[in-house]
Amino acid sequence: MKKTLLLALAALSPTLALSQEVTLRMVSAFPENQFYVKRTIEWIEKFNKEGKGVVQINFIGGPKAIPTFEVGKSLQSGVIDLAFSTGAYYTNVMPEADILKLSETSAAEQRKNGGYDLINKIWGEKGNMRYLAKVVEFTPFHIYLTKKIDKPDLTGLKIRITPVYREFFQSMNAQMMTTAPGEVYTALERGVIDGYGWPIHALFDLNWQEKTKYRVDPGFYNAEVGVLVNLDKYKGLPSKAREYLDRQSLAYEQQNDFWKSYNENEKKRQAEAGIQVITFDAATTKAYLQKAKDVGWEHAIQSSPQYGAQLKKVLAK
Ligand code: 173
Repeated sequence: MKKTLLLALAALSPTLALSQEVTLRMVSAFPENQFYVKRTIEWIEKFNKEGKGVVQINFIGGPKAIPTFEVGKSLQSGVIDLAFSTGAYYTNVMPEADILKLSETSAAEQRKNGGYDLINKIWGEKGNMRYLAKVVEFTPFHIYLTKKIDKPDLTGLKIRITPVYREFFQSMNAQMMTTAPGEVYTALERGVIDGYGWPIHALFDLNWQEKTKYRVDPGFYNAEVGVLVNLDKYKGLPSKAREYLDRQSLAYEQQNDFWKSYNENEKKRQAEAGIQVITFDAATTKAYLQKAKDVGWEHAIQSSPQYGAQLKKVLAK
């Protein structure tokens, strides 16, 4: 009786209805001046406009708010509700996070072949989080250098990495240093590193083209950036808010074809900026790609005896 009365009042009173609105706090593991983040902020603006009275996102900021490699932990513990990050930045939550880079099937295919459900089983169990959407894909990683190489051998070179590149670059004898994106420019400027691993796009956002002479082709793996939600928070949302969050996240993911043309254009921009492309002969190139894949999966299965092989079934082709 009391509840019915309250509901009737809520329907009549705009103030009470508005009090149902939930606000989710979001942090980005990528620097705010990066295009990824600008694109996400645009998504948030639309999200908030259409989600009035249901759910709103309060974008707190980037690594100045929470350091890149701490964002995952903060999401797991519920310090924040939403995160914008890539798996390599939260391997301190679970090693499986970095396995997503090995995806050869698309996010759309993974929603159909059981991959998405498996990811969410693992992310829920191990990270207390839900993977809402993959919003960067179709994007290879490359080696960028300040010095020329003529074979896939990084002996004597100090290369900036994240977990994405570790085993592959190690197999080429690199000396490695892990840093967040925010520290790469200074490391290049000071000559602390001779190169770095990074996707085909988004160097310009951080001005790295100023300090980059070469890119090694072809690229390898598939960059993944996701929108994630704390699982307790997600489960506790009013159903209308949860459905809205799911729907808007899926809509963001469904725009991923965007990256195909964006990346082509980024290659042109790099050439215009004077970045030279290093390539190898056909046999070396084939071996290079095979090596990337082999060491990637070997490490994946070793780091997650529980889920590595299951992930391979849905991610690899
Ligand atoms: O190089 C990186 O910082 C990294 O791991 C990454 C992953 C996905 C997208 C962009 C960068």
